[in-house]
Amino acid sequence: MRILVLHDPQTKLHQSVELLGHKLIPAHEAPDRIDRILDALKTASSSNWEIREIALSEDKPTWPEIPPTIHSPEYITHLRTIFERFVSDGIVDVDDPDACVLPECFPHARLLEAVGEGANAIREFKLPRDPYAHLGHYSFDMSAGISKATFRSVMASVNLAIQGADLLLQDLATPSLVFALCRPPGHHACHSLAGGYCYINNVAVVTEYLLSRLPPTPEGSIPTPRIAIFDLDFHHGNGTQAVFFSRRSPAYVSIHGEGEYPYYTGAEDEVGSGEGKGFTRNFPLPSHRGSTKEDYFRKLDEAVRVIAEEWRAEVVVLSLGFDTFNADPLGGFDLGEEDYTEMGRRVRSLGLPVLALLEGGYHALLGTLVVRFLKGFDA
Ligand code: OKP
Ligand code: ZN
Repeated sequence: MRILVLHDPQTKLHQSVELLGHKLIPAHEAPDRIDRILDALKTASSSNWEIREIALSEDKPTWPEIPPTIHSPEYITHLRTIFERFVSDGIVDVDDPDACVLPECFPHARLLEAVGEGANAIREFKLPRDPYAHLGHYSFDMSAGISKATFRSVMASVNLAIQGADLLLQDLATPSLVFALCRPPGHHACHSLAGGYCYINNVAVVTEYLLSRLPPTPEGSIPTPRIAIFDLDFHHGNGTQAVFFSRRSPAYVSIHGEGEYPYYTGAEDEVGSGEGKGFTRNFPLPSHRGSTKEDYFRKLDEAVRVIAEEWRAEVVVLSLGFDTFNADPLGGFDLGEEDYTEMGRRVRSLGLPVLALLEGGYHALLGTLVVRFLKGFDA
């Protein structure tokens, strides 16, 4: 069993803030998450994995290409330039190490009723030059602040995913797990919207990349190659679901906290549209003590069955979040440390090549949870 863990120190440059009631606090999604994982991997006794450092080059033309099916070019330009706009407009001080810009006003669907055309109005809408208008237009919440280093970390994060895909593709026949320690995470990011600590949807970008490079499968009624995105983060991956909602490959399946952030997506009746109908599946589960670990593992087995038997997937891209841990500050099911070994074992039982990308996980024991998962995968 080959397990490769990839990281890039540049993913640690980005730092943000978030609102907690009336207080602005350092975001739970913090740079030390990566160190916690690396430290735990290095000190773990049975190390059947290889850790590899990958560095995003200084040379911007070689940075990963973001397919326009996943994110609009205007949105990428926004992410790259908006912080500088706040500096040049004199709103933030470039020398302030904590400078991080947040949106304040959003083109909400019901706000646009005021212009008479409802949500359609936004398509014809000309953005005012005010940088706050841009931030609101390209965000769906206030949990994706942008600092000077954000774009660099975002590119390093998606680059890790792409490099991971290349490594997986080198030897598809050997069952293997490549785990990219992406940061910032990606599964909440939509076509032209940041939110929930996410800017670029790493899983979505890398899935398009894999689809463009995998050989076509000779048989099967479902268009091939068949990729399943398996979202195990505690939060629903609204962005990933949205960009692939009308497609059969990739299919998308998620187990997540019912009624939890991002609140408005992830219901069981969201199953895809058009030819993608049946290729999105959602398993919401009550959080914390509202469900047992048996309930969780029943959902996990059902999701594994859908991937293997209904979709007959050939490759799995895993949105791997560890905020399902019972003590996580932002989420939690009835899962203890030892349950991650079992989780790893069940994902492994698919017998497919797996490209895992880090999403959430905010507890100090994050590193331990990762080690447990990898040990289960290796068992
Ligand atoms: C990202 B991922 C506290 C609320 C934080 C954002 C949660 C994002 C979760 N002020 N809201 O799926 O782990
Ligand atoms: Zn999460």
